[in-house]
Amino acid sequence: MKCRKCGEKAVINMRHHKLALCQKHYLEWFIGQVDKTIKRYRMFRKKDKILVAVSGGKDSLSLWDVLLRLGYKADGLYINLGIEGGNYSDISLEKVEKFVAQHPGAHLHIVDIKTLYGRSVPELARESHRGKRICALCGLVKRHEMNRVAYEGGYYAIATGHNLDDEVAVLFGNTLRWQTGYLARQAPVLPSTHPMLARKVKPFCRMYERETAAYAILQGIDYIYEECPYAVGSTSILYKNLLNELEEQSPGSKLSFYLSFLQAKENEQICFMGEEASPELHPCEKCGQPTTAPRYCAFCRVIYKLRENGI
Ligand code: Q46
Ligand code: ZN
Ligand code: ZN
Repeated sequence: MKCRKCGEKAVINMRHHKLALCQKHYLEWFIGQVDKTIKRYRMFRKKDKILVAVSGGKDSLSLWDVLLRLGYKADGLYINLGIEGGNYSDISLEKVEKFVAQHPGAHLHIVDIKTLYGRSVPELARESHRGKRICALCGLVKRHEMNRVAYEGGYYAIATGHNLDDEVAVLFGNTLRWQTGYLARQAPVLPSTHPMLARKVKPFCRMYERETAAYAILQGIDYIYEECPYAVGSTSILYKNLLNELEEQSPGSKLSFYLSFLQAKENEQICFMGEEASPELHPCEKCGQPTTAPRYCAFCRVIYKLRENGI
């Protein structure tokens, strides 16, 4: 198989794009596609400060690398969740630090949950009386800390490495259950609804997982291969496997499912009436972040064991 651009030996064949490319042209193509996505969905501009949430995995580190190469003002944020299984957090932090060492000028914020709040995420999950499952609690902690760091650092947006496979798995799950509220909010850009809640953007939303992995490998980015041990057996992995089978039989299915959904929303061919009305927000009495819950936000309730009537 030969590169469509130069005729040299191709390193990747993307059946869904009917495109085979050599290493040099693949890396160029990938970076160009991401820049197009950023501009197409008006995610941010060159002058905006961006915070990239990095986990040590291929997607987030590749995203940070691409944004730096494109000349965006992108800093990293690593949240150490304290996940011990398979030394997941230790290894992922090592990968992020190695990335920073190889990218002179890259600035990284590190938030260590146990140091800041006394307990790691698995410890918080074990003591959670409300039976919050670890991933729900982990998501809550990550969202709170991302918003906090973005607000304190004056960042315009938080960029996450969600790729097309992630987005399609979410879309598939939400469609299966017709969760119209989630469908209304699923988009490449989630605008800020409050000065303390950062805008969220997903510049990799049109890139297949296989493409982000190829980018990381060909660009020489060392990343953690293992998934978080708590991700094993999740429904999103089940959906991804099903969608991979579909893609195998019908290349391009994932991309067209996702892009057609976005297009239909944009053209108002489908709309989820009344789902976007945002509930009234007020500042949490403990941390100041906006919340709809009485007195304290969900994060402070877990961390400080606060209830509506105080401690
Ligand atoms: S890190 Fe956290 Fe994920 Fe691990 S505990 Fe679950 S939510 S699976 S993206
Ligand atoms: Zn080429
Ligand atoms: Zn709070």
